Amino acid sequence: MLNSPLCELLNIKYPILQGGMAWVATAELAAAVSNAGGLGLIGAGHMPPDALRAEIQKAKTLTSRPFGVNIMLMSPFVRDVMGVVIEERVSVITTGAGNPAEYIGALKEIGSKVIPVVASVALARRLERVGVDAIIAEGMESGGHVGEITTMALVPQVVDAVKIPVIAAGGIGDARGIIAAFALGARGVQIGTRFVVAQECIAHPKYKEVILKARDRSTVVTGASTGHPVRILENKLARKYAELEKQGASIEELERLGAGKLKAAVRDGDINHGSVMLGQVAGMVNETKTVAAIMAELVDGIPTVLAKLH
Ligand code: TUI
Repeated sequence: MLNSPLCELLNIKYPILQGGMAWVATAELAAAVSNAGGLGLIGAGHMPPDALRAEIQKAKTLTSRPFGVNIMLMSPFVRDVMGVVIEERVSVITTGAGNPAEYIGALKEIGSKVIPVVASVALARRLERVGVDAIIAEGMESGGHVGEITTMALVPQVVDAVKIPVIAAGGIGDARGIIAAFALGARGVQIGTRFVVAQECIAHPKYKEVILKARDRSTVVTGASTGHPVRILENKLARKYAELEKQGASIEELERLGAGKLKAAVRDGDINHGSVMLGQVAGMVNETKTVAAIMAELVDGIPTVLAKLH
């Protein structure tokens, strides 16, 4: 079941990628996921280039397996950060929150595998034409910056539109989700929220507690009026944001309210006024474990789920 062209392409044991979550996905988490047979990723988020370089070098000391870096294309440092991953010869680059077309040539030249996250068929098609290695089709069940289509609807449409392998993301938190994604034609999955509560993850205990206590309807999407919708915990910040949006606040005003709030939530544990990004699967993430135990649960759960399908 877990046989996938992605395993050879990325030199990994299981076609399970960890989401490249800003402030959350550090070298420790990425290395733990890679050591457990998946593909760990460092989330570059808004990291300055030197901080990213240090994180990459740390990951190299923690694992001898391949790992990747997720580059958030709205970062003000995007150009310099691309330079760093090229100099450090990072083997896999995923991108988010934009169109990475202009960077693909330089990344391919040093042999990096490039796997953009898309939220639409149109961008998947365009990026296949410019030579990306695989596509992550991310549904709006995800935490953080999201598109408008669900994983269930998006994945099969992207699968039909491209020949390269498709990785499903958004709404996947256990073996059932993995099998569902493969049934839709995906050849791999990307999982974020489930790994946030891992013991190796440096997210603040209060942030982890939010995920462990969350229910199905604990998240909301804010920021649609700015063109950058973001799924977060329905907390004081989310309510304030919604109120401002209703009053017709400017994009600048809304951006000011959001600035620095992800770090406040993840690192300082400000779960009321911080931006607590989490996916809709948080409602079924109820246990903190090591990354190895989470991977074992995901992989070992597959035969049981498959047996129920006949
Ligand atoms: O990138 C993500 N999720 C993220 S990035 C992030 S960092 C952040 N911090 C504060 C405020 C806002 C963001 C938090 N979560 N996921 C990948 C993703 N990419 N989801 C959707 C997209 C996407 C959307 C539109 C990719 C491309 C796109 O189209 C751009 C175009 O030019 O066509």
